[in-house]
Amino acid sequence: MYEENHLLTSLAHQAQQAPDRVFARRAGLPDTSRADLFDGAERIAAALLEAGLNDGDRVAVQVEKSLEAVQLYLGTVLAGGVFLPLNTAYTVSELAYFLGDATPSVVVCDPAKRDAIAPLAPGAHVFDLASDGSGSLMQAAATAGSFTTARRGPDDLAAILYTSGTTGRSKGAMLTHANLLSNAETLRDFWHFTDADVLIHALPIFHSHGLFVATNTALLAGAAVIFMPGFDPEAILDAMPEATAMMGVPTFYTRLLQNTRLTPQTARNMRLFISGSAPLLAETHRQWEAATGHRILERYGMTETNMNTSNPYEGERRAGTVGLPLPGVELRIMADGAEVAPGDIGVIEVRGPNVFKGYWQMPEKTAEELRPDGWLITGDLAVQDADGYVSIVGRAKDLIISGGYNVYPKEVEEAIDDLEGVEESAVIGLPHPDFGEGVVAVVVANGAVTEADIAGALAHCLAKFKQPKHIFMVDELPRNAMGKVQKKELRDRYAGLFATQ
Ligand code: MCA
Ligand code: AMP
Repeated sequence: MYEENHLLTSLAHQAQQAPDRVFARRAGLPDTSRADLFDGAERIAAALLEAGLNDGDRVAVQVEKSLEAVQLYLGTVLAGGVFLPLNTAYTVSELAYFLGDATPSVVVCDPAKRDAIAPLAPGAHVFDLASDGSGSLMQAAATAGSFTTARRGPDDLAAILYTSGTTGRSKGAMLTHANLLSNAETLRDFWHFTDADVLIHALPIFHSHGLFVATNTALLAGAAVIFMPGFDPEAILDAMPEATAMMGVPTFYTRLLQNTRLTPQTARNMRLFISGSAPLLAETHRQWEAATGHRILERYGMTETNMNTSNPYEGERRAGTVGLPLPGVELRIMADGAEVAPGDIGVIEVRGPNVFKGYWQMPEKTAEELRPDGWLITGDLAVQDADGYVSIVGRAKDLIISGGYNVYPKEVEEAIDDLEGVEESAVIGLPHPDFGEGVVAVVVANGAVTEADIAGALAHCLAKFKQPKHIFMVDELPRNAMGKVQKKELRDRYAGLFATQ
């Protein structure tokens, strides 16, 4: 099936072998078989082609999580398009940049946002898709004519996912068919996913974690997913006795640990709990083992690479480490242009079939991070012990990770500094018991500007998860002799802010 299409022929292989086998289970709805999944994807592909999609055209998508949205991903790739998912939290002003930069030929959005979004992509065909599957996309899919699989090879683009930059504008990471397929095959094998698995899928599907790590791996392995609209601890605990695996960000684990229904009995059928996207505290690892009898398997990845390292499936899962380089992924730790000695800190660089093709229309940015010989400079600071286990100890990039979402302080600072009466600002991440890190702004402004003014203004231009949870007004920012703002001093000053929340 779909032999001409490098990624889809593999993702659909299990559907061809066992079309009636369940792919998705959803509360209150009939199960969706693998045949049904790809049937819908084909009809969407036909609708996209009728809307004028050409090979390599971007399909920009900002919709609530639904199975139809998964079919839209598959249908886009089947039709030869490039899937471009966008966080549902993005505001219209954030979307204006993404749509302007990516110049999609098709945009799919929530019906409620259609009037605001359509003018941002002049010339694009706009469909809408609601969380219940209603809207013009599925109407067009229902009546679309015949469909031919697009011919797409390993090196062709399958997706672009935007990641923010430490300076300047967000960058679209270009991922090829081979990038996605090679990583999904590695993860299926390394984590022992088979058609006996039932994966709890509560992650959003606009990022690599929920879209590629969870969905592609399950598709490839022939596994079923319990498909949830979002994270709800009660729903997860209801599903757990029927499930064998779960993937989540650390916030999933800390929140579930607060629920007394989490017991070895609830987790009796589970074989694997995987965590990633942000650091999992060693303490959470220990508490989880005490509560369930399972040792969480922590792994490390990036939008630009999918997954790079993982703790072993069968060997020792070491709390506080992200494990070893995955098969096929080369990893080195560099400082001052050379590899460091074991135990010394440096920046992680990775190379392999998973490493992206570069940033969309940004050759200079690509050249800054992707070396000509294929090594990607990740910006993550780490040490590797004598056994090869990697521990991430910090970031060379100024980045906050809140509940698994990346927040670039520079972007928030620029939005604050643009406000009338603000002189300057520094945005920092502070330890947060629920989100890992919480965003905090420290602002110097004239006396007329209040915290509420700033919060009110940011609500219009920044996604909720980027908005500071606290804003401090100060007379001046601490600086070193070179005049550089000392963020460490600010982090120390406000360190316990979220301790009791
Ligand atoms: C929601 N809020 C947040 C976050 N999520 N604030 C900061 N950080 C967040 N992550 C806001 C809400 O708007 C709300 O604001 C308030 O915080 C509380 O919301 P709550 O209902 O508790 O949030 P939630 O809807 O339960 O969401 C929390 C969540 C979610 C389940 C942790 O953020 C999530 O699904 N995160 C997963 C992110 C992810 O998939 N990352 C993968 C990136 P108010 O109450 O004021 O309205 S891919 C990646 O990183 C690489 C490739 C990798 O390695 O995986
Ligand atoms: P993103 O841009 O959303 O793909 O985020 C990638 C970044 O998330 C990485 O560069 C790391 O800084 C971070 N990250 C992902 N997994 C882990 C992990 N297990 N531990 C620590 N940081 C992680």
